[in-house]
Amino acid sequence: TEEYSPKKIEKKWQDIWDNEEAFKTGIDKTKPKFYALVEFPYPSGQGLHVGHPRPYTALDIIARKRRLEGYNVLYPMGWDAFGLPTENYAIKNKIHPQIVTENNIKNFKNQLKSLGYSFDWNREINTTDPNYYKWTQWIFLKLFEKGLAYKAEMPINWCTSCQVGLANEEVVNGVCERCGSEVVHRVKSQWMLKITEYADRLIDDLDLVDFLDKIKTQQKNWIGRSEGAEIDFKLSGKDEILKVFTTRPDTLFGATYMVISPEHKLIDKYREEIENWDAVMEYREMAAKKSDFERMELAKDKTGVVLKGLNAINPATGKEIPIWISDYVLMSYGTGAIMAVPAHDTRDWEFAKKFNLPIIPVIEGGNVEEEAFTDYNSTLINSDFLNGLKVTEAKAKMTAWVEEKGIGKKTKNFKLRDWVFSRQRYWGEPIPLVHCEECGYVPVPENELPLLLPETDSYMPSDNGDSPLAKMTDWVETTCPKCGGHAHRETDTMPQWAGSSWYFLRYADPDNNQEFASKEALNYWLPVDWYNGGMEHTTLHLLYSRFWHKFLFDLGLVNEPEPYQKRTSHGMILGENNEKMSKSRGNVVNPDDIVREFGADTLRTYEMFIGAFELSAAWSNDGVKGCRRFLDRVWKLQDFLTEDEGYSKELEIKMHQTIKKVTTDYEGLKFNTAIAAMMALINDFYKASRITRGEFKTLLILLNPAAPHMTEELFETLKFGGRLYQTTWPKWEEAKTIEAQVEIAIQVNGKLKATLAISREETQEAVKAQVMELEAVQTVISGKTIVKEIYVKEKIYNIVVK
Ligand code: ANZ
Ligand code: ZN
Repeated sequence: TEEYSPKKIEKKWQDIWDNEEAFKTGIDKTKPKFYALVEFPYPSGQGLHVGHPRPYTALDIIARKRRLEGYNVLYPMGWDAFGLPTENYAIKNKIHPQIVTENNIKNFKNQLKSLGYSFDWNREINTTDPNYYKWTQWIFLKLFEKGLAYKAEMPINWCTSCQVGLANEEVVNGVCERCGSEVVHRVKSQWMLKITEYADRLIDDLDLVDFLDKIKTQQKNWIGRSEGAEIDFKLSGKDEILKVFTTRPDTLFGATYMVISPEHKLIDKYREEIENWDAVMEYREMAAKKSDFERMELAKDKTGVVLKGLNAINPATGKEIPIWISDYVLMSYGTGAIMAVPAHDTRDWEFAKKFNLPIIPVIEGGNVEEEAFTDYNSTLINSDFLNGLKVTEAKAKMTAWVEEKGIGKKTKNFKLRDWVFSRQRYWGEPIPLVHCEECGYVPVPENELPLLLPETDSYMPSDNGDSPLAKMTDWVETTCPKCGGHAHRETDTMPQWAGSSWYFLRYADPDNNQEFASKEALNYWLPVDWYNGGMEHTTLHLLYSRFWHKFLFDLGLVNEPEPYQKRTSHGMILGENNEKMSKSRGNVVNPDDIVREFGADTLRTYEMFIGAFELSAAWSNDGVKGCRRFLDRVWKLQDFLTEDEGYSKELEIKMHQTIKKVTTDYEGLKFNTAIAAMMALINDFYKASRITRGEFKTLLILLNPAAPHMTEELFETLKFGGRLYQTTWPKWEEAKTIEAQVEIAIQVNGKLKATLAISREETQEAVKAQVMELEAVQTVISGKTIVKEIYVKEKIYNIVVK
């Protein structure tokens, strides 16, 4: 036979699949459906990297397998193409972002095609296509209509380099997620989406879905629901109340001072009373320069200034306590004020130590002179009517007490903030609103959607922070759809997250221009059965898209409260030396090179074999070669083919075992062990120097989802009948997966002496008889007495001799 040559066969099969529309989504709605989704890529100028094929191959395996199992499969692909990298590239190279996007998409698509994915390209979508973003704008207008989009003067995160407002999620460790530059605060009027209104449901409905635990945990932590109480502290000698939020109302007796955020409005109100006003102002200025992230850092040295002349009363003890300002209390969380309990809160403890403030323990245990005691599993002390109660009981009792006295109430707080939905950049969806002096913000009428992004060559951000669209007077000047008067268009555009917040719905019905997708298509296809994506999208995209979906659910436009039934995640592929691949390290592997040298099937198989799917894995060229060798060996099995259409007696069990293993491992995302099982199987064929047609056919189908081209080719050459992609997935018989014989270990005095093949279900007597026949056993026990024998069924025969 000819040698295995991926070059000769891969392109051939890609064309055949295209021509035959092999992976076109079926229309037979009586079949069970399976919607597999991977995160659509951002078509960057760098092209595909070896990280992309890992998740795409994984779900391609599942999609291909499910088709052979008789499912109607939707496995779509598209482009998340608005956003900064393209715009920055366009500015730098003076090529319009539209052109850059088109080129990048072309390149990405060729690369994906060269890997033989079974995407249904008839359903390709592109977030920058007006036929697509028409509906992104439409959904935004629905949010606006329902009061969930609002404009607010917000201190926003401002990237000094990108010249753009960033969502909190885009600020990582105090710097811009994209460019690594410093992020400062700047006040700007921004469009906001009220995701906080959905905070409870975004947590509670996680119970309805099958997401990896770590994904659920990250979502919960990001939303950050804290349950506690608001408690009013009276200002000493004034008719003024200072409200705090605490998760530990039980510790009220231990609150020995208060801390308010330097921005708290109480400060300006009592300007006259505050004796050290200059020091307070100085501190305030210093704090304003820091990001929230810096301010929250646990390890950082505590700073602060006391408000001289102003005191509060602890409502439990009735004692007067001082009020401090410190930057570790944020204005944007809770009420911007806290009751400090230094004995049981670490930050308060450090602050009290530094400024010599009293530390009174109210929870039993620990040594609060040494460190804060933060144990929950203890009882209250020094707390009057709470003494002796457990923390949880005391919380409830104290909450009831403040409610009864009318000085507080049970409440909860979220870390989640509303979503800053404005960008002052060109390459995004225009926000379809006009501003009229008479009518305020008015939606662009639905029949005028899409509101096209206007053509311009000057898409540079302006240094005053306005969107480049603001300069396009002809476009900006318009008439009010409501009163016909003079009006201005909104010039902010949407953030990159907009298009990906609903794309999974569009795939159900991508060409519809009456609705974002028909109810019928949505009812059939949604929810997504299996969505795989990166852990880095767990807090942003996953949350945003769940929010939009829930909103559409509330409007009755989709049938299910959750968009994704199952969410899994893959690990990163690192460089050979276990470091992240990056241009600067020079360790980037280009998938095109691997395809050229070894073939797409090798790349696919290798990326599945590289290690446990959920963990990161280091690239290894030897590993790639090993996978190519495996495929070569599969190819050469042709030479050992017998006429037999069934399984041979010797390998029948092994065949059933392998079908079972591969089938269940694929579904369990254990691709590496599935491939290892097939490697073991072909070793057996080589050992036997023959393989039946029946065995080869099964092997080809099992391997097909990972290495679709070569298996399809062999299926054709060997005339197994029709196309592999149209055949059915092999089944195993449970009874035939069990070996008639098992191997047991024989130990004498704890040492392994021999192994023995026995029939299953043999009695201990029968096993013993065979054990005693063994020479290795006889030599060690001769002349000694057997004092004990233990038989662990079908595993070990233990003998103890003296
Ligand atoms: C008294 C207390 C005693 C607290 C104790 C904790 C432990 P999470 O769980 O993150 O919601 N806090 C409240 N508002 C704050 C703000 N704006 N800036 C900084 N800290 C703030 O944390 C809630 C706790 O963080 C609250 O409960 C409050 O301190 C503090 F043994 O009140 B606690
Ligand atoms: Zn008007």
